[in-house]
Amino acid sequence: MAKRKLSKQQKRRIDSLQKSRIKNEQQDNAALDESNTLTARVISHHGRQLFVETEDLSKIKCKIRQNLGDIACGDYVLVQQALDTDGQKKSGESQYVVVAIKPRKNLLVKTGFAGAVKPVAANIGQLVIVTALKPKPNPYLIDRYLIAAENLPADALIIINKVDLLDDETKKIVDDLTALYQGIGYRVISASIKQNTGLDEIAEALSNTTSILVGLSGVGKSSIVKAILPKEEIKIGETSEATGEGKHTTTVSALYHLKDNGIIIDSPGVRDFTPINNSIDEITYGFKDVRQFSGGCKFSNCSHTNEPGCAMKQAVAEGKLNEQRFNNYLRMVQEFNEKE
Ligand SMILES: Nc1nc2c(ncn2[C@@H]2O[C@H](COP(=O)(O)OP(=O)(O)O)[C@@H](O)[C@H]2O)c(=O)[nH]1
Ligand SMILES: [Mg+2]
Ligand SMILES: [Zn+2]
Repeated sequence: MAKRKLSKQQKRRIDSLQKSRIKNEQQDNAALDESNTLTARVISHHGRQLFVETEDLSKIKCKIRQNLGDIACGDYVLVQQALDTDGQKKSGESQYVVVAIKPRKNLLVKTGFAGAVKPVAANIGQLVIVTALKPKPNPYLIDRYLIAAENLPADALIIINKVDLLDDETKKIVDDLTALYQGIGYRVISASIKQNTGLDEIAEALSNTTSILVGLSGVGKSSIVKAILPKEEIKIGETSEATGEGKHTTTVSALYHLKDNGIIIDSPGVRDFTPINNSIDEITYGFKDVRQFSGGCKFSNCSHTNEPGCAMKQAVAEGKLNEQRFNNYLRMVQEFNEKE
């Protein structure tokens, strides 16, 4: 772009804009009581509306200092009490301000409208991949979620729900899925929320960590959350809004406490999260059984399809690598390349 000379008037305007911005920032800083900082965790975030929870579990409504960047549910933040310019603590609503986001362990993002990246949840310990007999389990989708978990990084847990619907055909599906993913080193839990089975095991697997539940609509995520939440948390969870279709949806991100220090982050954004692959490396890393064989091929640019000396194909032939997982890996890479 050609450089354009600014008119005197334009210069003056920019100067005065900059000065007023600096003045605003100084006022912002002066209005914060440095002695009154506390660490808290974001439990809900909707637009400029933010709630945090302190260590003693009291909930505080906060404003967000400008230019902090995106804040996500699950973030640990520094909160300060805002003061009036004359030094008096502000009374009434929103007297607290989030002034900093602490370094994150990880951040789950999704692509929104026009490819914009939106934060979904921060500091996640575990991705809980929920499948069911109805709708039928989709191993390719499970693998997609596993890639996301491996790359975050976070632990992964697979729940197969609705085992009350088991018949001879679906029993084989459940047995095969369980053997496959347990064989790779993931924990798999069969459950029926309808018949109250598997709930203790799920509650135990969700203790002492922050989990998010992902999976297709209808597999039973909400039912699971409801079944394991203590009563008082369910009440909070009922802060919902009726949509046009007569369904109730929670409109704000939310963080819930389970027994034994378990935490679930559950929000519409989390629920409809579908993983995105950013690179071939990320895909390879995301298949933890496949990745052990990467680098072992004769050709460094091996596509693992026709080349001689392919370590992955050899591993499949020797039964060291599951063929279905390997095929899903190749399909994922191919789909990524086609999109590029
Ligand atoms: N048969 C059966 N149905 C279930 C079970 N768990 C949930 N459901 C039903 O599956 C449907 C979808 O459940 P929901 O929790 O809303 O799924 P979500 O979309 O993943 O949150 C509801 O009609 C539930 O009653 C189960 O263990 N067995
Ligand atoms: Mg639901
Ligand atoms: Zn190869």
